[in-house]
This record gives sequence, C-alpha cells and structure tokens, in this order.
Amino acid sequence: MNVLKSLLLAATVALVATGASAAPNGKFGSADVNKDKALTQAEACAGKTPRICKSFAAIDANKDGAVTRSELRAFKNAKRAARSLPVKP
Ligand SMILES: [Ca+2]
Ligand SMILES: [Ca+2]
Repeated sequence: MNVLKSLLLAATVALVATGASAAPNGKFGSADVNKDKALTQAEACAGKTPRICKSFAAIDANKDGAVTRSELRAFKNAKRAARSLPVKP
C-alpha cells in the first residue's frame, strides 16, 4: 500500500507542479483522436494531455490500456481524498 500511496503522492505533486487543475473536457476530447471516449497512452502522450500521460498507469484503474473520463474523475477524487487525510510516516 505504501507504493500506491507514494505513487499517488508523486502524481499529486506532479500535477500541482504543472499548475493544472481539472483537465477540461475539451482537452480530453481533442486528445481523443479516434473519438472512442477513451485515451490510449499514445493519445494521452501526443502532447495535449501531458498530465494524463505522466500519470497514465495510475489513472487507468482497470488496466485496459485506456483512460476514460470516469477513470480520470475517480483519479482526481482519490487525489482530493488523499490530500485531506493526514500523512502517515
Ligand atoms: Ca481514443
Ligand atoms: Ca481503463
């Protein structure tokens, strides 16, 4: 669990560092080249969604190689939840 926690923390730090908050649907939509409502790693890393690219494996909760909007939302919510929890050593 510590690995997951530090992964989440690292992702959070990375996201905060880029200064981006919620990825607007427009970005998700324009990165979704084939319009299947999911981003493959190639789509996510094509330049429009660098945050998703960076945290792709963590966001892709069901490990099917694609990030959906709901996975992205769940990832963001998990981050928010993680931030309100006390940090354990
Ligand atoms: Ca796609
Ligand atoms: Ca997925």
